[in-house]
Amino acid sequence: MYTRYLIPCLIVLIVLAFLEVLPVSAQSADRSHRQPNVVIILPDQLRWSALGCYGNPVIKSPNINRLADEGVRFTHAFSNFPVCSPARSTLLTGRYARSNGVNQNQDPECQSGRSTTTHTTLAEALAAAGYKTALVGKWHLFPKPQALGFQQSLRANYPHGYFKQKFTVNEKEVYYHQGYGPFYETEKAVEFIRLNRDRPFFLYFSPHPPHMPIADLPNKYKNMYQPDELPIRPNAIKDGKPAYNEEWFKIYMWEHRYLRNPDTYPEKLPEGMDLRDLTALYYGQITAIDDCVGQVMKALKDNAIDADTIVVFTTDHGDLLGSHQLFNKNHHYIEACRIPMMVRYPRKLTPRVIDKQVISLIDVMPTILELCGVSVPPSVQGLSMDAVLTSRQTVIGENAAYIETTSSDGIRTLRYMYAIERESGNELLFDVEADPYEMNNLIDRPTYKKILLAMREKVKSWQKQTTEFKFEK
Ligand SMILES: [Ca+2]
Repeated sequence: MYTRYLIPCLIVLIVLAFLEVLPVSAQSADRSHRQPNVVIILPDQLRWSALGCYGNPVIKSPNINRLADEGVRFTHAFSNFPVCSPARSTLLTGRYARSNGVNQNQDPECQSGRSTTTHTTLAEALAAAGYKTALVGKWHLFPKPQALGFQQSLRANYPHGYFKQKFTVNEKEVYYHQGYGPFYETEKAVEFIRLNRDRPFFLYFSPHPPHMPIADLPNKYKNMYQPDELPIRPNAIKDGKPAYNEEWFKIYMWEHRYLRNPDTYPEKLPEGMDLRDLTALYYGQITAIDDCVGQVMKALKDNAIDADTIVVFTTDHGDLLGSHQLFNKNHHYIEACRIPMMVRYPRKLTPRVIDKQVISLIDVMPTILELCGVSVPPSVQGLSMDAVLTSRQTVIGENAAYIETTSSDGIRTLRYMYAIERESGNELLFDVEADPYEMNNLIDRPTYKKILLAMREKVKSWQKQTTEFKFEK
């Protein structure tokens, strides 16, 4: 009487095996044939030049440096839109913000449904290939993580405060954690790795620092850096003084706690606080995150899966931190756009530095999918860097990064940066090789006329090719 169940059961088992959702012990024990795990580590607002592996002489980032030494590090990596939600949507869809509809910051709290990011996400593509998918940390996209392919989530709610952070588990259970939030998120990321070590998984781990509020930091890191010893970029100094802006300093220090009631907020900036004091806290947050990275890498080793795990370390955008007397991001200057980018995958990638190829966030999804042997959805506009990572090719594609802000479009190549404001038509052109701090706009220089015309044409052509996303009414 049970035979009528036998065939359906067999079919289910065959399908499950095909989808690789059985534990690895039930499949092949040969790890060299298993699909790699994927871990994206995505701190928020991490300026590339604030890491040891990118030449910073002061910062303590030993774990991120080790990740770079053991992986492939890109010298020229950029955010395609140096603002939180657009950058994150680009990373997760492989599409430009103008083409995926997330062209400004979204309501930080999730809502149900899928009103934005309608194209296949990295998490959906990996989940369809049998991966267990999880978000731990910052989200900042409009629909819930579950609507974009994440089977489980520990989401840090808005507004961010690193102590007493509110968390939501799987968009159901809500609670507060008293300690430093990023350490708690790291514990949960480590737990996820341990629980899923026998199956392919995708962990999207996004601790929020060094984004503001940077004063919300354990004392150990608060006092780690001597402000007088910190390098200040020459373009952050004007008339011999480092950039200063009381309002922005307060936002960096306390963010929403200050922004909610700026007139009555009780704390004052420390006496005589300057850009170096602010930078010391920013660096402290980075070293705290570096410790989190160390814990995640240790978990991969402890569970004997680090050779078969693709770890991508990057960020959503940089931080102007006083350069050009500007703060925060949403600008084409290099401090806002340039990001760290490294890929560690010992099974397949030989450690090295790539300095001839431009990469940007839009390329992350196709690159990961190709490394995993999962087909790239046709909606993806970025390029897989697999051929460059595996040294089959030195350079691929146009070797440029197209970058949007809320008011302008632009491009970066190995040598030049060009941007044009959509409304005013004002333009910027820098020869970044000759002028790394972007102090001399070359728009009116006759010797750069040809370059200007070529860059202008490239951006126009990109605007035409990348259709603007229109919401259905
Ligand atoms: Ca951000």
